[in-house]
Amino acid sequence: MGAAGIIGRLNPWSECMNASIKTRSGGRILVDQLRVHGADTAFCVPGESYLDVLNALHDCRDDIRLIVCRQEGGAAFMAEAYGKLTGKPGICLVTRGPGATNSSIGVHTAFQDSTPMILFIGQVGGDVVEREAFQELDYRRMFGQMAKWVAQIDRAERIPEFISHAFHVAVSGRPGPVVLSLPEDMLVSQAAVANAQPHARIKAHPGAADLEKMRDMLEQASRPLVILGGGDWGTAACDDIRAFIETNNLPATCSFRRQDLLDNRHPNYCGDVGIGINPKLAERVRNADLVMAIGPRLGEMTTGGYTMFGVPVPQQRFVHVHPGVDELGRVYRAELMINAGMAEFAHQAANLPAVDSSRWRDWTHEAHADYVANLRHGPMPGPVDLGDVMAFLRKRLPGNSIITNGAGNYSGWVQRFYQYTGFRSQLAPTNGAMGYGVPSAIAAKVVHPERMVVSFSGDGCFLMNGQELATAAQYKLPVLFIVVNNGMYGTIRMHQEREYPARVYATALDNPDFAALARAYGLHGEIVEKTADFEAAFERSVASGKPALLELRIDPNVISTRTSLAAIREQAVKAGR
Ligand SMILES: Cc1ncc(C[n+]2csc(CCOP(=O)(O)OP(=O)(O)O)c2C)c(N)n1
Ligand SMILES: [Mg+2]
Repeated sequence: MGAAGIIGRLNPWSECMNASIKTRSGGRILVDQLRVHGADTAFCVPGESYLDVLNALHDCRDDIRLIVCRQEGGAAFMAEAYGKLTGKPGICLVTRGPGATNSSIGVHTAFQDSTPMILFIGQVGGDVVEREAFQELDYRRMFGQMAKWVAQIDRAERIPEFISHAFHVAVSGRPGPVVLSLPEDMLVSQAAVANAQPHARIKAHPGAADLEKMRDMLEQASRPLVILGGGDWGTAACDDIRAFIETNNLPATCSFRRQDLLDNRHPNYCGDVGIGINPKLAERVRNADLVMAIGPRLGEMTTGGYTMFGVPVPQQRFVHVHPGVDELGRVYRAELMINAGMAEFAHQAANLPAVDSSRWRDWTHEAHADYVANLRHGPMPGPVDLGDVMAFLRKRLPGNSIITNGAGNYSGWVQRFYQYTGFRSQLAPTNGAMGYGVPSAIAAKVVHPERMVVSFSGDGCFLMNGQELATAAQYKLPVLFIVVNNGMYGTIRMHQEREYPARVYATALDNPDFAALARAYGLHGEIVEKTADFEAAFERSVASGKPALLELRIDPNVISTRTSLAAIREQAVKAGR
């Protein structure tokens, strides 16, 4: 997308041409820059440290929708999800010290998930800085490792420059978060300065020689396999990469929690390479003679804990395409490493002449058949069968629905049994952050009010950001929240049973009545205790027209789609642990 695609409602070009530059407060200059760069939404928890920004947002409330949240962790996750959904930096505003520390989970998520985001933090005034003044922190040190750029704006007349740089950094190369600290005295100071111009998205393009070599490698392959992943994708890029996959009849997988990069119902889709990978797919990845990793970082979750490919030299012939130059050669010395934006790469790949794919016709066909077979679920013991619930949702949800989740074993059923229908039908944290399912769903409904949004959380995950139900109620956002209640931090209990059997500790949870809690927030709320009751409860939730919550009480022994706590304990005891 060029600069022309991101111009907000204000006409920045004419403003920039305007010779008479009005004197404005720092807060107002800042908000005007957000408009110049195309921001239409921001998420916040207010603080006295940035009152002047709120004041300017009040003036600009028709241009920028401000969503006020109940905890900065929720606000930051919403901004991150906005960034994932739109490709534009998600804007989050928080106060100093306590607000900034609360928001850090969203910044870490944006970093690991390669999501464009800008976090603004009110800061103590320059007159008291470095005295450990009230709530003072040095954000450069605090966010140093988890943001692409952290800076403090000390002079109001430099705001346009800093914000312009922040937008460029957030969206260019490998997208990610930027943190800007805003001293209180700077925000109320006056300056006469021109607006910047809208930012441009800067991406590397693949070279002709790279593409030729990639095609040669494909021509020499017998068992190629594509892994799609990473950030930086959009609808057009996904369409182009699908065309490349179809032209060459390639088996295509997606990396951990990126299943929505290709419609899972597509005949070339073969499943996801992540936690709980289909064992048949894991074997296929190992047996491939050419791996084409298009976009993923090749992190721990996508590589089976760095076991699937040789480090640093993979045993398979290997192509790695990534928008961030630092990721190429970081762990894996691929034979061909291409630094390119996803749209730029996918467009070129779509235009490459087809290779003869007859050699891998059966390989592709079998890989897809393995995926389809893995969608079939055995009966799940206990009163509520999550496999049945997912099978119902697969059929019932409109094709453009958005499914969200956080972290926990409950997400295994969602990842394995839901069929994502295309770009951004999924919002899930690749950094495994609990508490993401609720706020990301709220952001999805803000961005796409016309789409159905279903949020999954475990009982543990849910209460990490359950307070944002109030936000869903306040803004009348009819999300369906599903809470899978097994009375424990199940993932950790599973590891405990494996490593320290019969020494279960700190993983049991006594929970509130989640449906009653939801009703207290003004939502429609119901408990589902039998599979057969789910469908009617789902329909009542949708018909309520309100945000709704369904609590699903499952058998705590059923710890994943493939095993039980009892079986794990038995194995551990046999192994002499
Ligand atoms: C913010 C955060 N804190 C802690 C963890 C570690 N952790 C991973 S999964 C999990 C338990 C999740 O429990 P729940 O949501 O109930 O899902 P379940 O595994 O029981 O299905 C914990 C504590 C994490 N990933 N993120
Ligand atoms: Mg649980």
